Amino acid sequence: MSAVRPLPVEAFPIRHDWSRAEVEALLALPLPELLHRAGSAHRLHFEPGEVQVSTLLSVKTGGCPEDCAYCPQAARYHTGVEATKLMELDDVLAKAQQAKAAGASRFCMGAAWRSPKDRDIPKVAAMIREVKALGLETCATLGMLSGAQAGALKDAGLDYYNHNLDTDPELYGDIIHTRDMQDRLDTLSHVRDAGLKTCCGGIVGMGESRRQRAGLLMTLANLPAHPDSVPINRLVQVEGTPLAGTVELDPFEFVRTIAAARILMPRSMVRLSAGRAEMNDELQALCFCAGANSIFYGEKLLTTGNPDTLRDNALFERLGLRPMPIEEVKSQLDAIPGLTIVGSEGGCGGGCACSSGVASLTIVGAASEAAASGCCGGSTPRTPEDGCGCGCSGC
Ligand code: SAM
Ligand code: DTB
Ligand code: SF4
Repeated sequence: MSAVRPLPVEAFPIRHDWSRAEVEALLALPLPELLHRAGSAHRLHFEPGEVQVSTLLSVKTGGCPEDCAYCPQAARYHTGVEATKLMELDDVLAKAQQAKAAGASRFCMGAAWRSPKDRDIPKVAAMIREVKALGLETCATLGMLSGAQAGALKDAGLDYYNHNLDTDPELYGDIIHTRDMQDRLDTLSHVRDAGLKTCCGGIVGMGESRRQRAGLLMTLANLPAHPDSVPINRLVQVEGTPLAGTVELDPFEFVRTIAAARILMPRSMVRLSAGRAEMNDELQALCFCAGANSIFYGEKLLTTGNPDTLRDNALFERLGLRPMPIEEVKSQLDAIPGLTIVGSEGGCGGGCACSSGVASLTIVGAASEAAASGCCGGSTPRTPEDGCGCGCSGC
């Protein structure tokens, strides 16, 4: 009998040549073994107690000309979602401020477009600039982008672009008819070429087989670069969409999908994404044990429900999890010679009066006194590039 030890880094090479059979074999492992491997991969690159927290806002809802069979925002399905115009900048900023005060580190703006019109780009760019100036990471999901559009969003300060593959290339034609997989791959390559970080994942629970879930994961892992964030959505079934009434996916199959994503893309944030409102705490806990380290936070996704922040805060408390500090803060500290981040704690903890729950960092090395707390204690003016990101009024 072998001793149970974390697996070494050599066990999780960064590969882009996975076969479907290899991924299927991973998905078929005994669950404890799969979780052990995923847990080892998780610990190589991340603090297992930290979860990155993003908040979503639908800045342009409904009326979409596409026919994605899962989506409540497609104009052709009768789902009760009302089409709206693009939101005003001030309204978006008010929502971003609320998200920041609640503890989010990333703000993702979604639009129900096939692709943005060139005339929409300056308006979205203004949203990105102003949200970024609040000290939040920015993400947008606006449909297909040209190279020039991706460049303009990057210039406005966009950090991430979300564009999902959604499903196995083999199943794709059954789910979406108004654009093909190559269109998605082209947008992702424009996004990468513009120097944006990619957020790319898919949906499970759409009636696919395990082999097809393996196909989705294989295609994600074999992209030219692993996506920086990988949202794994469980289908939110909405009355009026063609996929309403689909037989529900076995929750353990969902956990297996998360674990395989963690093993295949060990350095990516794996997001336990849509569908959490329908999951109990135990299932979510298993997903975190399987290597999920990111969530959408806030009571709404785009048009459907998400657990409210009270429930999520209680879940974090029960599981001993804490929000991941804004990556930029971490990487800036990482860049200071002689400093090492050895741990972080929930709660700001630096002496200010915030209650945002943004983690503080424990740092050792030269100059550590100045940087030993993630909070500036309200003593220095806050700019997007410095300060603790805790959201308190003093910092
Ligand atoms: N219109 C843009 C597009 O399709 O790229 C951006 C918004 S779209 C709603 C973003 C993603 O949300 C989709 O690619 C899909 O993965 C996810 N999504 C949409 N409806 C969903 C549902 N009912 N359940 C789970 N995920 C869903
Ligand atoms: C992603 O992968 N999931 C999010 C985000 N990217 C944009 C969207 C989920 C949408 C769920 C259905 C809705 O709320 O309309
Ligand atoms: Fe439109 Fe995006 Fe929904 Fe597809 S997923 S119908 S493109 S909003």
